[in-house]
Order: sequence, then structure tokens, then C-alpha cells
Amino acid sequence: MRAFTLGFEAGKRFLDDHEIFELIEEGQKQEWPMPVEGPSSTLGGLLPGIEPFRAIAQSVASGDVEAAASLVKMAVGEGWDGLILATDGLLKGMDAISILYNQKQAYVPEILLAARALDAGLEQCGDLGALESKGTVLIHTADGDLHDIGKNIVTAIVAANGYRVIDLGTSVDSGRVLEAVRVDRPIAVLGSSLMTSTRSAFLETADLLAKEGIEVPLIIGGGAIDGAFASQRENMRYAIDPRALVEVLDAIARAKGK
Ligand code: B12
Repeated sequence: MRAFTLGFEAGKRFLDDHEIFELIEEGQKQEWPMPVEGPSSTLGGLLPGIEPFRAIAQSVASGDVEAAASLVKMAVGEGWDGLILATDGLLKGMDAISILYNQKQAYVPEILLAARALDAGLEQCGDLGALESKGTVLIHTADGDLHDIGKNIVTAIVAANGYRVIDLGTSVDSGRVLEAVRVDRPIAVLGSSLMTSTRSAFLETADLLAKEGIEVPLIIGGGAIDGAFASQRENMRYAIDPRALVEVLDAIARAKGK
């Protein structure tokens, strides 16, 4: 059994077909905020230039679950490293569809289908979480925030880099984080927030940990977070993406002699 399971929470897949179709209907009624200004991109221009990464990324970006699984399986069979296929292929596809979304050339259901293809591809990457544990980390999304695709990707990458990741789920309040920190004694708490309305929950969590004399760092990321926001508390840090996060965690683990 892997230490993480992308797209599942408490044993439940995050959205079933019925829920995705409901979202499509809902999305057609919704006014989404305007996209980020800038030149529009094409999918091809956003994908990696070399194979097998390009085809794998394309299968994710186009939400093709079967292709993602079979292309990764084939590449693993040819001797490619599962972690490289994940970071340089599968995740690049997810990045591409996110950029198209920002330019209003893709919509929420396409992001959700891409997340499924990513999940199917990761399943074929081998036992990414089976490395020696460098320490335990807790992950959660900010209180009020239900966006979990990014959190699940971060979970997969951090686990693949040798950490035991305990996923507290979505919309987790500071009291629950404190409780888990006391039980699991992590080397870091990770927080994801995609909404500006929910990110202030991290200030509350950072304050509660400090008030209780707990020295564990709260490392935050996601679309609603930047360095300026994180710098508001001494025990809070920002990581721009999962790779930068792994570097920070490795430094913490090294300082602890791991
Ligand atoms: C998919 C989606 C949804 C899905 C979520 C499904 C799910 N299971 O997650 C649904 C449809 C449910 C949804 C609902 C809503 N959404 Co929404 N959603 C999105 C969307 C389109 C994509 C997010 C996503 O998954 N991206 C793909 C992943 C891979 O990227 P990511 O999350 O950014 O994660 C990466 C990095 O940020 C980073 N990262 C993430 N977390 C962390 C943590 C750490 C520690 C680190 C180091 C890195 C890191 O690493 C990840 C991998 O590279 C975004 C638009 C966007 N461009 O982001 C809007 C967006 C986030 N949603 C938005 C809004 C407003 C809502 C709703 C309020 C809409 C509504 N009217 O109901 C609700 C809120 C529900 C709630 N209470 O949380 C806004 C937020 C605006 C803001 N700045 O506050 C956005 C930005 C859309 C927009 N342009 O306005 N949403």
C-alpha cells in the first residue's frame, strides 16, 4: 500500500463521474472571475519538447486516463525512473492545463479530468513512497478551502522524496492541526491555499503553534500564497512549488541529522 493516494480522501475518490457532470452543469451557470491577462498559449507550446515526457504530459492535459496509465506503464517497462516520469511528464501536463485555464482556454471539468489522468499515471510510476523515511510531515488545506488537487500533488512528490506524509484533508482548522502535531510530531506542517479568503487561516495556525511553544515550521504554498504573505509570521515559510518545498524539507531533515 502506498503512503499516499492521489485523488482519494478518507478512502473516497474526490469526485465521481456524477459529481463531475454536476460541476459541468454548475460551471455553465457560474460567472468565473476574468482570466489572467497575457498572450494566449497553445497546448503543444506548453508541453515538454522530448519524449516520452511530451506524450505523457499531453495525455494528462487532455484528461485521457487510459493513455496516461498505459504510456507511463510502457515507459517504466523501458527502464525510465518513475519519479522523473511523474515530475517531468505527468506534472507538466497538469501545469499546461492550469495555464490554459488561466487564459480561459480550459475550464474546471477539464482540470478535474486532467487530475484523474495524473492520478492514473502516478499509479503506474511504481512505489514512489517506499523510500526510507526522512521524517514525518503533516499536510492540509486552509480552513474553508476545499481545493485539494494541488495538495494531493504536493503529497505525492513529498512522499516520493522519502517523507512520511500524513494528509489531514481539506478545510482543516488550527485546533485540528495542533492536535495532529502533538500526536505525530512532524518535522514540518504543510499548508495549501488557493483562495485569498482562506489563507488567513494560516496566520491563526502559526499563532496557535507559537503560543503553545511548538517550534515546527508551517510551510505554505498554493495560488493564494506568496513570500510577502508568509513573511508575516516568523514560524511561517513559503515554497513556490513542490520541488522548492522538497529542498526546504531536505534542509530541515539534514539539520535533524537525517
Ligand atoms: C479545480 C478548481 C476548483 C474545483 C476544486 C476541485 C478539487 N478537488 O480541488 C471546484 C470546482 C470544487 C472549485 C470550487 C471553488 N473555487 Co476553484 N478553482 C479550481 C481551479 C480551476 C484549478 C485549481 C487546481 O486544482 N489547479 C491545478 C493544481 C495542480 O494547481 P494548484 O492547486 O495551484 O497546486 C500547485 C501549486 O499551487 C503548488 N501548491 C499547492 N498547494 C501547495 C502547498 C505547498 C506547501 C506548496 C509548497 C505548493 C503548493 O503545487 C501544486 C502543483 O504544482 C482554480 C483556478 C486556478 N488557475 O488555480 C480555481 C480557483 C482556485 N477557485 C476559485 C474559487 C473562487 C472557487 C469557489 C469559491 C467558486 C464558487 N463560486 O463556488 C469554490 C470554493 C470551494 C471551496 N470552499 O474551496 C478561485 C480562487 C480565487 C481567489 N484567489 O481567492 C480560483 C483561483 C479561480 C479564479 N480564477 O477565480 N474550484
